Amino acid sequence: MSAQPLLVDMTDGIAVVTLNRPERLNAFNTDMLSALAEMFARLREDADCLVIVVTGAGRGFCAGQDLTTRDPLLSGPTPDLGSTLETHYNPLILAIRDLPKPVIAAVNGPAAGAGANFALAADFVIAARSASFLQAFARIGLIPDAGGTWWLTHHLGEPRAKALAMLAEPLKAETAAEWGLIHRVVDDETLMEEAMALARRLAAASPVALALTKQAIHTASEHALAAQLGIERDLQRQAGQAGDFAEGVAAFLEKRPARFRRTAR
Ligand code: LHQ
Repeated sequence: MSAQPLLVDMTDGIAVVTLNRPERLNAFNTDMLSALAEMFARLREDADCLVIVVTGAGRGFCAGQDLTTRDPLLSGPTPDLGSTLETHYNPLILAIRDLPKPVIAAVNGPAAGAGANFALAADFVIAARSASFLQAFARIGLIPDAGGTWWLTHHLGEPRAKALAMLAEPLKAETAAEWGLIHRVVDDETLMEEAMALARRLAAASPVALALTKQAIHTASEHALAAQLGIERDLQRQAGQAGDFAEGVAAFLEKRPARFRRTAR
């Protein structure tokens, strides 16, 4: 029997999800993509899960689509890749983006193709200094998918987006952090320690505030200021009525740390 494509460990409200095909740098095959879809759906509903950390087993984070499953001798010279995106990648990216809980990608090594863009879908990307991000697509005659054209253009602007996508050269983690594509770069040996410290901080925060903040920030770039102010009004109304606000203010007035509900519901 083949190994589990995903390993999931849940402790103190933090789910650590490890992509587990290290012999192929954790490239996505159908089993792994299906397991990821099922796992994100499950963790979304799990009130005990407050934060999700995704990382890769072995020396890589994720090398994108497993190209051994795409041999043109087997699948023909003109496959319908749009259908693969529709079935697997697009729902996966939206599941992360719309998840009302913070997702951290702890990028431990090469992140290439859809593997790079899967990482960039996370709310926080922390990378080991030796990690790199490669929009490998042009090398095999494709365009960036799994949100690549969106992340690159929104976070970096067209000039750098085009250079990364069209030249398909690896971007060092350090440069990715300098450019604002990712949150931080850390020494290799401290990657998981730093990712878990961040996860614990987020797990101690108000789950409702984090969920609504994520939602509000996602809509900000799509709206003019007046419309975004309206969204802030609506989401702040929800936040104010959710209970954590009362606890946060009481804690401030009583000069003590806030004790938010440790549940995502
Ligand atoms: C791999 C892979 C891999 C299989 C390394 N597959 N084995 C969506 C819709 C549908 C179809 C098409 O695709 C997509 C989205 C996409 O993701 S397209 C982009 C697919 N990914 C790539 O093109 C990246 C291919 N990989 C690489 O360029 C390199 O492996 C990187 C730069 C990631 C790492 O380079 P190295 O550190 O030098 O490692 P390596 O190349 O020696 O790889 C280690 C092993 O992993 C090796 O196997 P071997 O048996 O020789 O030790 C590779 O063949 C295997 N591997 N990526 N995507």
